[in-house]
Amino acid sequence: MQASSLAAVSSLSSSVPARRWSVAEVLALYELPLMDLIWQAQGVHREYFDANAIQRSTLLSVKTGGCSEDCSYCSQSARYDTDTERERLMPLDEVLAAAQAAKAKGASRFCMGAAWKGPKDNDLERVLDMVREVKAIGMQTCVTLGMLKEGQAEKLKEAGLDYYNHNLDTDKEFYGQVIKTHTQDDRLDTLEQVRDAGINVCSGGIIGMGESRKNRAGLLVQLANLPKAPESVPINNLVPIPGTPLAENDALDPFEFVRTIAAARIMMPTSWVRLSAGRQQMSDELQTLCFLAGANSMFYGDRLLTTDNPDVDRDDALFARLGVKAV
Ligand code: SAM
Ligand code: DTB
Ligand code: SF4
Repeated sequence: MQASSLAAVSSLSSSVPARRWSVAEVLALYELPLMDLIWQAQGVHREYFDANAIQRSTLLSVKTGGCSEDCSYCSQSARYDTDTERERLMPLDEVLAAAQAAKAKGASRFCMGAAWKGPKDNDLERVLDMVREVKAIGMQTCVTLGMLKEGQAEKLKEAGLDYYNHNLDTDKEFYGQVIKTHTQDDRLDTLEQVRDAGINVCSGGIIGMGESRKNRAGLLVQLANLPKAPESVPINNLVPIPGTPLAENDALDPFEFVRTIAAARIMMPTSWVRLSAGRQQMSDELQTLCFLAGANSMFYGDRLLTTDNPDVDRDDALFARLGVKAV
């Protein structure tokens, strides 16, 4: 989609009246026959978006490993013995080179991730330089740095940041079973700061951590019922990481993942719903079902943060086979 159509979507988002969702209503969506649910989601999708256009963001881990937090799914927590080694914050020239390569491959947004509980002020200064420089090559910018302290979101906005990614990850009820070093309210507080600073919000979660369908519905309700729904909603399928508490988790029925995408699309009609982590483990056909259910954004590039993503050649071939265009 060109800039003008993107602008049309964002102006639409302010004209769609906010409605509050209940968990019971969302569970009723989940319980629909799959064909009916996808049909409904596809109808909503076509009302607000070009159904044959998919936005592509490239991720780069600019600070890997050694994180103080205990998120049970994460390869980067210092508390678990995983294959991920702790690294220092990447130099600006390496980040810029990666952004230029991503732009040349056709990504429209560059997302920089750091394994921090939150940024220290001197680290933030270095990230601000990254944001400025990546913005200057004509890419949309996104960072995910953990929880923000007062004033940090405003600095990111001034540097030209377009999106801040900060996932709720799972609903309030299940959160404490997955993460004990911070609360979901801490995450909500950062989302409020990002929103107040005028930065687009990117927030979603992880499916397949042993949560119930009610927890999945609860997460979507929390996201959709925020004072303003996130502009971007990443739905991650758990990538089990050896050494983490969730390493041996049973895989979720893929149709339950598709149902989650469809429900997110229906509940947040003007948001970009991103088919996020877990694509490497999915067939082209399952990914296509996710697009049909309303996913219209993805991570593009051979790596996510510490795990593999499909090769860009495989994604390019899939786009060509589906007649989908990148935006
Ligand atoms: N430290 C920051 C934070 O927690 O927001 C930024 C990086 S963190 C790795 C970003 C997101 O990646 C998490 O919120 C989670 O949704 C996702 N993620 C991390 N590990 C994952 C895994 N093994 N499978 C699926 N998603 C994962
Ligand atoms: C999001 O929701 N998923 C991305 C991005 N935001 C930062 C991260 C996925 C990480 C998958 C596991 C890894 O590669 O470490
Ligand atoms: Fe740290 Fe983020 Fe991983 Fe949690 S998800 S351990 S905060 S890097």
